[in-house]
Amino acid sequence: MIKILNLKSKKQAAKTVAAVLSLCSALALPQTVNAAPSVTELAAYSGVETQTLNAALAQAQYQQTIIDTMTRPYEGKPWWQYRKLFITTSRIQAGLQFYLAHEKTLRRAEQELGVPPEIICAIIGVETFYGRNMGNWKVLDALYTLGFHYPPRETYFSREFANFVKLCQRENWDINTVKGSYAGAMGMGQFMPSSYLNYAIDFNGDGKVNLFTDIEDAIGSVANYFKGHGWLKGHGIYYPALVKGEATALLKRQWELSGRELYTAGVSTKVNLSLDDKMRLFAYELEDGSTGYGVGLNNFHAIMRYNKSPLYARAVYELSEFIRIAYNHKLQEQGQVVPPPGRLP
Ligand SMILES: [Ca+2]
Repeated sequence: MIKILNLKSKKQAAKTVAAVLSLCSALALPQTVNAAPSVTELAAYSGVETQTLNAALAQAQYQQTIIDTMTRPYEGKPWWQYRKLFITTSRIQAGLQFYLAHEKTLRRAEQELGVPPEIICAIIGVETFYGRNMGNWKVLDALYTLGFHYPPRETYFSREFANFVKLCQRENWDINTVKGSYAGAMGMGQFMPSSYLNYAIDFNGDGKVNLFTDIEDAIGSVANYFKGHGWLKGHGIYYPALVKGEATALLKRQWELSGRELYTAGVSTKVNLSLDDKMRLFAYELEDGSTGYGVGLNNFHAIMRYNKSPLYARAVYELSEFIRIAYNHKLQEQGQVVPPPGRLP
């Protein structure tokens, strides 16, 4: 879920680490500054006993590669390069196959939770290539390393460490065998432990919540995450836009803009914008050096709750569109009726 980190904050994080490390060596201090909450604080936060947390800490191992991955200087890719990573023929085709194979569950998720099938497919497609790459790091090690040896985000990751221990208790998992991304995200939709605790659901009613091998649970849980983060059933997501004149001031306004203000400022879209709803203008770098614009609506904001990068949200949206078109095409080939889209165009 946070696999593709916000590029700016990642860069800032790397800078912070470099600054902290150089300060440490200047003062001849050990090179690990531990800003994590204490075990007592983590116990109070999570409700897990200190004894249990300490036992988990004793089993965890520091992994330098994870720190290297988090702190590697990384220049943000422009949209047109980022897009090529995710909008590929193989990912669209595999998305169509995933859709067809799990159509019934996807339709049930749409009916019960309001999120269209192609969005659920696209999230699982971008996160793990439909469950093929769920990560090979021990989640215990990943969250320990980042929670206790990565100053910029120790509070967040040490809490996720405690959440992970809590989750293992709840699900009766062996803490040493759970695998995930280098940031500790798990399963087909790459849920962090807090999201697993709060939004993962048992969608096939077998009494377990298994996002690793139970595709129905993974589908229901992604939809439930969106429902819990403000997805509006039947609403639009993202519209390409034209901007007459200067966009800088509009781009700074983030989610404060209304359709009325965008129209007044010379922004136009093919689909009519709601005049009063809050929305945001985005700029994307194109291959020819020009800038493309688009308006993200409430549901685009919901995708950014999954991962705060606007690049990520647009990749998910575009992949979902390709999957939806491929699916409709398949139905037409078979002479079946194409269902109306679960949202505005
Ligand atoms: Ca289940």
